[in-house]
Amino acid sequence: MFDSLTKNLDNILRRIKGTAVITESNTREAMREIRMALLEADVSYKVVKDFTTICQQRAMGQEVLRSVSPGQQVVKIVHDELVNLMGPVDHAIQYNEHGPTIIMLAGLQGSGKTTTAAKLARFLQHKGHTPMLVAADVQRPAAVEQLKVLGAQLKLPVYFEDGGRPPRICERSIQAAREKNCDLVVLDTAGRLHIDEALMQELGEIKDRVKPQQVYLVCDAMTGQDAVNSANEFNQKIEIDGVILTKLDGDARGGAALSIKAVTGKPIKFIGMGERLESLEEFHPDRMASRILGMGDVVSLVEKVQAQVDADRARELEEKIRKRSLTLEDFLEQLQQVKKLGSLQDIMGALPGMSGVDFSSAEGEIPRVEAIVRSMTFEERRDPEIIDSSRRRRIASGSGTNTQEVNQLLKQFRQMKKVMKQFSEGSVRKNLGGGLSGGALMARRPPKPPRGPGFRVR
Ligand SMILES: Nc1nc2c(ncn2[C@@H]2O[C@H](COP(=O)(O)OP(=O)(O)O)[C@@H](O)[C@H]2O)c(=O)[nH]1
Ligand SMILES: [Mg+2]
Repeated sequence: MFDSLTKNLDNILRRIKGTAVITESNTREAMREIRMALLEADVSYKVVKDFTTICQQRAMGQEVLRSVSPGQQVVKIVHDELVNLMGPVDHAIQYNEHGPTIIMLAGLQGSGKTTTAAKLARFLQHKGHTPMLVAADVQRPAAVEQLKVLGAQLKLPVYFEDGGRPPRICERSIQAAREKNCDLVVLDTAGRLHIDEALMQELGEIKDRVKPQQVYLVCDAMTGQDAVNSANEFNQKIEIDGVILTKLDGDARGGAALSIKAVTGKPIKFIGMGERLESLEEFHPDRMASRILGMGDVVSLVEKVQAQVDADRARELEEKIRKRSLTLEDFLEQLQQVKKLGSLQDIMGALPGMSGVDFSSAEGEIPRVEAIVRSMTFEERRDPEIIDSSRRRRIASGSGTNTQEVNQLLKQFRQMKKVMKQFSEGSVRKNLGGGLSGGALMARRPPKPPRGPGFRVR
């Protein structure tokens, strides 16, 4: 799979990996080579252009990490952007609570619909479902026969009619599925060699009548840009939920896999990796990126170092908290720092003892807290004790909040300070629930007791 692309990228990245200094010109050179490799892989031109532009920007903007070479970081950037290019993917199927869940497959003739219908039924069978296969391709009599054979292999019922119109067949199959206690129906629809009006009309009608929970377009990876273009057209005519990309096992280039999401806006959800019924896999952009780059070791090294840097920063923050006598001004500054550093959950989670505390609800509090503190005078920030009721009213109206919210913040700040004090004295363990974790940022939801090892002051 993707042999030549992998080889080309490997060559380029192997060279840049060892680079000690990343300059505008050497990244540009690497990006030029990556651009060539992707175009050669039949990735669409605009996708390639956007991809290399963003990689270049990120390479130039990246912070220097100790212990990995800048070149290694570039490898990681390319990896991450490949993941972004192909994802995100949500594999979940919205199951129908009121009857069989209907999955509709569409696609051009020969793309692998009938085979994929059986593969998908098998996949879902292994997840505990009882699927029924529906032969809605009456274009070719052999297609019905093919599905019957596959159904028999899987010991699954196959619904078919002799002749008739596919939309009606599909409709009646749902009733048959109910009668057979099947909780899932996979519709194998007719294909054509090319997209034509009649086909789209038929597919649209099926969709209208049976209202499928999922519509997958089956595309042949080996047809490269043609697969991408037809996916785009199908999606415009009958909206699809995602793509199942087949014959990836025989695809040396990778153009379809890399372009489909960017061009159509719809992700690849499954991939076909062979003719056998067990050769269907969920599509995971990160795994695919690693397969393509084949530089898993470098990527995980950079990830480790990045995690270490976050931990270093958290330790700095902790040090500050410990040393300072906290004023609201410091508090604001720390908030801003936290905001800059990334998710509050990540940062606080890296502090010793905080790993079990849920900060996710606190994230939204930051702007409000910020507004309140900003509406205070310097004196008030340094010495919140002077904030009397008239000051409270002024601060509330200045920050677009109410006096209750100002009160709440001040109360939490006091609690936090108390905990800070204990924190630096090393005796926090006993009062965690009402302490830092119950501080200003936790205004809306009481904290869960932490599962971590408790505070340790090192
Ligand atoms: N190598 C490989 N062959 C596949 C895959 N999926 C389908 N095929 C083959 O592609 C051909 C056409 O498949 P079929 O299901 O009949 O396509 P349909 O016309 O869309 O229903 C068959 O020979 C399948 O065995 C796959 O993932 N890998
Ligand atoms: Mg078929």
